[in-house]
Amino acid sequence: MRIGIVCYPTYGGSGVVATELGLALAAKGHQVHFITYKRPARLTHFRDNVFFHEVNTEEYPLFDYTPYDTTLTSKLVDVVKYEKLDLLHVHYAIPHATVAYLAKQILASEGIHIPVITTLHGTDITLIGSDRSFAPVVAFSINQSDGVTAVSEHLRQQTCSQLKIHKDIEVIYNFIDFSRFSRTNKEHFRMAIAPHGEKILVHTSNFRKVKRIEDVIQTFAIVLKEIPAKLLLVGDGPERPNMERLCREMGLFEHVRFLGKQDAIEEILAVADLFIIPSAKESFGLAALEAMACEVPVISSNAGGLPEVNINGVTGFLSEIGDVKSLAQNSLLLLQNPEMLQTFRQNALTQAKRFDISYILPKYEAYYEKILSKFAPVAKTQKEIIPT
Ligand code: GMT
Repeated sequence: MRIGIVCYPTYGGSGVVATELGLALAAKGHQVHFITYKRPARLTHFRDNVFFHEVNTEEYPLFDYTPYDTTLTSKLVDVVKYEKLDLLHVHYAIPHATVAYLAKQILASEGIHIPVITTLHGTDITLIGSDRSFAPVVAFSINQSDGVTAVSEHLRQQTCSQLKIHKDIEVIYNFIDFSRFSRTNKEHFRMAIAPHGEKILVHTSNFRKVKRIEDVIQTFAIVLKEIPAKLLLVGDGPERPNMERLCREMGLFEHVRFLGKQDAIEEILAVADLFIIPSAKESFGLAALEAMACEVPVISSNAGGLPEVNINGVTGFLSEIGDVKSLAQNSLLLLQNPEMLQTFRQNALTQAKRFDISYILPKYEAYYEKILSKFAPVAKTQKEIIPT
């Protein structure tokens, strides 16, 4: 199958999922074309069957905002036409579902029919998508997609309750690639971070307000009063300067390391005792799944789809959003009970295996087939129109 994947190329979860999915599809023999404004962060090496089409936006004095949607649409039209794509899979509704709809209309006017699948990732619905300034366009574009998937049951429900959606939404969970995410021995790294046997807590995110990193820091401060510990904060984003200031004000700076954006996140997770993710909203929590695959129990809020990933009292603990006391108590419960921590480590791994890519990938392939089968008669049309 020839598949076009549109996503954000940044370190955000939706771009990571889209890229890993594309690479896995390519490894199975599909031809995958990534179409975005920059090389996706996880597209690091040459791979057979993988193509990258960069969308260039022209600056022009009239534009305060360069119209990326327009240039992306034109690029989609070209790539679908000349690479003879069978389907477009767009990740994150804004603006990708809308752009795909427009490209599809333009192509249809030339007699080329291509199905569009939109995968909803979270904030495209729960944060900005349901804002009045976006909602009508987002709802329309989702309804116009030929197939729609959501990364958790919670997100599926939220989408139907927050927007006027009359499409069936299929839940296909995010996945983990165990060939990359599994616990490895990084004792030298642990010694460098925690030379006196301190416990290591890790948080990774894109440092936006919705991640509530101040709760991570407040939780850590309570833990630190009871046991020697270190906190590793991985990632970068708008909240980082505020969080650095908070650490300085709380006198925590020598116990907290801001590591910035990291590619080899599995090496950091390899030395972690706990992963902490207290988000206000979280449709799935891919970062938590990555931690669990590396045998790290998860201390999280009960927001969104997190309870579908982190099982309370089994793989970690869930607290109400903003309940720092509870987050700290749960952290200490595990960190002060080595046997319990070990059991939770094993449980986290067992739960992560439910999301193994080898199990989730066929679900996407089956869904593609289902949507494509509705297009079978028109799909021939393109091959007739465009000579090989
Ligand atoms: O919030 C992020 O970390 C980025 C955001 C994105 O779309 O890039 O992540 C969303 O998609 C991820 C992949 O499906 C999910 O694991 C995250 O839970 C989701 N984030 C939120 O819902 C806040």
